[in-house]
Amino acid sequence: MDMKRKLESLNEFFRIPGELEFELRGSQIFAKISGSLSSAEICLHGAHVMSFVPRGGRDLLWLSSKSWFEKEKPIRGGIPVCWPWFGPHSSLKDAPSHGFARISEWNLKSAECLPDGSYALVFSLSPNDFSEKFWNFQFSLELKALISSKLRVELNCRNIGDKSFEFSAALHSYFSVSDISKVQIGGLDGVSYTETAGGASDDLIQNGAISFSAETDRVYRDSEADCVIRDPGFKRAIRVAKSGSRSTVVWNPWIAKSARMPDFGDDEYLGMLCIEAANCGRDIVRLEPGQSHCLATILSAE
Ligand code: TA6
Repeated sequence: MDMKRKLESLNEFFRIPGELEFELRGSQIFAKISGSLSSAEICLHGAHVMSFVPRGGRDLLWLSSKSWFEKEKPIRGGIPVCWPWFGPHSSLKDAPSHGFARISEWNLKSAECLPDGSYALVFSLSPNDFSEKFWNFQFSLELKALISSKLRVELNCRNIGDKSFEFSAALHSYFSVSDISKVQIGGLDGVSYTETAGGASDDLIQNGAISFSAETDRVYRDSEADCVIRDPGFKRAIRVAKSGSRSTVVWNPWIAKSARMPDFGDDEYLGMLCIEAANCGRDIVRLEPGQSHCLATILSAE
């Protein structure tokens, strides 16, 4: 089905006038939610949450002005779904970074307005020709976005085959901040981590809050803690809670890496940072046939 027909059928089937509409950006279709509690935008490409704005506030999420919105390319910003591997593939050199889920075309399974004024949208992804180029296990993947005064995003994975499989994953959230040099992240004090930027170093321990003065690319292990971004410039704090996640990834590309990314403005590192609910490194997930796993991140402004 071509994009125009698909757009028409989505609006025909799911549209709630003035509350839930479907629009085109680049060659991609996205759902635009305008509720009394918040507004949001979610692209069917990658089941990619691009924006979440609590009522009376500013967008919690950051989106690059240079992002692609094209087939088989990741959107830069928002909440990329990294699955079934985090980072580079362990052996396939032509496999996409962070897995195939974020560059796949998902289906919208359901979209509803709930009595409390929140919205629940469920997107689904099944094995297809594209995924089977890299991964041959039978899976069912659903992303559920619950949009209220908070944003809850769940990645539900089920093993529907007869072979067990392992995966790593992340809800790779990009947050909008006033000035990277003036924000701090609390919540990970005392947690062990690996720094992979500027020459890897393992088994470090976080001392106090995290601040940024260089490329930062860390995997914090064995932690289910909430993180809080304290942003005096925007006069707000963003709470990043999670469940079903043992790893927390913290990233800012800083100057040199920003300049190397074609879908990232050279000075955009100043206004963003990532805090990712993940299971990666030593925290991979194994599913036996019939088992399922839920990875969730819950975002709110304070
Ligand atoms: O989350 C941190 C990270 O793994 C970094 O190493 C950096 O590569 C980032 O993800 C973005 O990856 P991408 O493939 O989206 O450019």
